[in-house]
Amino acid sequence: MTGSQAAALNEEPDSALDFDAIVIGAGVSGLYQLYKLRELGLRVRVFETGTNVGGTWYWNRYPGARFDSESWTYGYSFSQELLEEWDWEEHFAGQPETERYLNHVADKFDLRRDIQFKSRVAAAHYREETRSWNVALEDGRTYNTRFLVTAIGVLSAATMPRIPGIETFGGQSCHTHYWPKERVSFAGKRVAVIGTGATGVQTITEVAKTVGHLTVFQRTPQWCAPLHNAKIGKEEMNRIRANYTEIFARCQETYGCFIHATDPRATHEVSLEEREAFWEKLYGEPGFGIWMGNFRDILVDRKANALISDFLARKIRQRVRDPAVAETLIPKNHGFGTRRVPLESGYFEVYNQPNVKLVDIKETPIERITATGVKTSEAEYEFDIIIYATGFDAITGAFDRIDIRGVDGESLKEKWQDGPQTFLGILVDGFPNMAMVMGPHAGLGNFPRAAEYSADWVTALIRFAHDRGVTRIEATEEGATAWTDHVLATSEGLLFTEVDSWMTGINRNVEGKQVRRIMRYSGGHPKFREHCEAVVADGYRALALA
Ligand code: NA7
Repeated sequence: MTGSQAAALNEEPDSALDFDAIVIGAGVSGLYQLYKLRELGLRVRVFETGTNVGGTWYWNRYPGARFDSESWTYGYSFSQELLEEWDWEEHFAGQPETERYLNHVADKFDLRRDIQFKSRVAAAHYREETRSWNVALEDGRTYNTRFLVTAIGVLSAATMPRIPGIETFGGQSCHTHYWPKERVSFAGKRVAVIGTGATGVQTITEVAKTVGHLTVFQRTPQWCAPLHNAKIGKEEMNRIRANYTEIFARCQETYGCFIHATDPRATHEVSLEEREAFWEKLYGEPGFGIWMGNFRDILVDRKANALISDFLARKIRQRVRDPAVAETLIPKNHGFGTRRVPLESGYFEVYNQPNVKLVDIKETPIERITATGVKTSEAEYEFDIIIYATGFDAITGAFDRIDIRGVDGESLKEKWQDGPQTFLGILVDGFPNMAMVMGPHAGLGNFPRAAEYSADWVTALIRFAHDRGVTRIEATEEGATAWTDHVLATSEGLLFTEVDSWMTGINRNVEGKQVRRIMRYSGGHPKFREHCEAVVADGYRALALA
């Protein structure tokens, strides 16, 4: 292509394209991104695999699925009218309520007219000649667009365990992420749950309420803490509503955009009595306070971490009657808070029920799934239902499932095989005109708070480009290297980096995900915003714009 041909293309490029922007995903971030891009007057299309909006809250309808974020910190903050009219029913809403909320948002802002459901994106290839992306759906339909925005979530690529014989099971079985819309009855049934992460803990607690007999297959126990959920009455909701400005302002100030802020004291600075009283208080309070509002050193100092872990271990021993079962439920290979802390509502007491059995599969590994149940090295169990609460190929998994190719056909999956490389977790060098809302190495945390910020940043960038006739936006290699180095540096000394979990990119069910990597930015959201805002203040000079 000659220079003048390129110039001609750049002068009148948009009309030849199907869309100005394609957004992948109609979850919390995709819905908001659509709303914002439409405000710019752009032609936007959202592609969504599901049959309705909601993302995480559309898919994860397993028994007990619920927020661990306070509901009133989780809703969108962008519309005063929405804040005025929506009443949260519970401090930590269950999946049905959240799904209703996101449907309400979609209806209120008439978002569905730009969302194409049952449309899984299989591939997205950048074309330099037209500075556009060709997006192909699984069913073969293709579209082109100037900008591609991924809003595909952090935990959306569910993974089944690699256990032989899964397909031979004759009863009902399901991964929690793909739970059916129809009600499943557990009454009188023999049920197995494999997996004890945040999802497994919620599922087990709910299933145990009605099950005939429940067997839990646990590979790694978790440091769970009480959720302390409660209903919200009308008056309390009005008080919350009157405080929204302060609530959102506080979320802006904290490390993870939650209302819980780290206590400035170090563990050894207080007396034993004071420490115990503080931890009792946190254990008795709702939400993530015990994880995010704890002493400042518990996630970096081994001694401090051992003390809080010991406090939690004592709680488990108090709550579980059989001492041997209690010991099996106490994590031994990682300290409190170094993996995502599941919040629970009576989880440990489940193991006091006579119809619940805990199987430690580190001791007696699962050998195979059979036609009638599960065979471990020690015994054969028969089940009517097997529930796989086995988690996700987290953070980069949803990207890996799409064949994303940038300049000269470079594959994103291959570029990231040794870990993500991004600029602010939003842009990738070599992948012009692609932006990620809540991509790897972006500021994470209380999801909508962080997602709103990222989508706003992306919107401002696209507006900037649009206003100036810029048709090509790319992170520079130096910028991406500097950000990646910064992300790695901020995680140094944090105890979680020494532990296998989805937060360190480990998924033993996925090829190539056996080595720990830095997948998240650990500098905290306020710092993340400082970095993002510096780029804007500098007129986006950190980017290559053309
Ligand atoms: P997690 O936290 O990744 O938990 C998955 C669980 O499944 C965990 O206990 C795993 O054990 C277990 N697992 C995975 N594969 C197997 C096999 N093959 N055999 C036995 N057990 C297995 O996912 P969740 O869905 O619970 O939570 C993900 C996030 O979603 C959560 O943190 C919230 O932020 C929302 P392991 O620990 O690997 O030994």
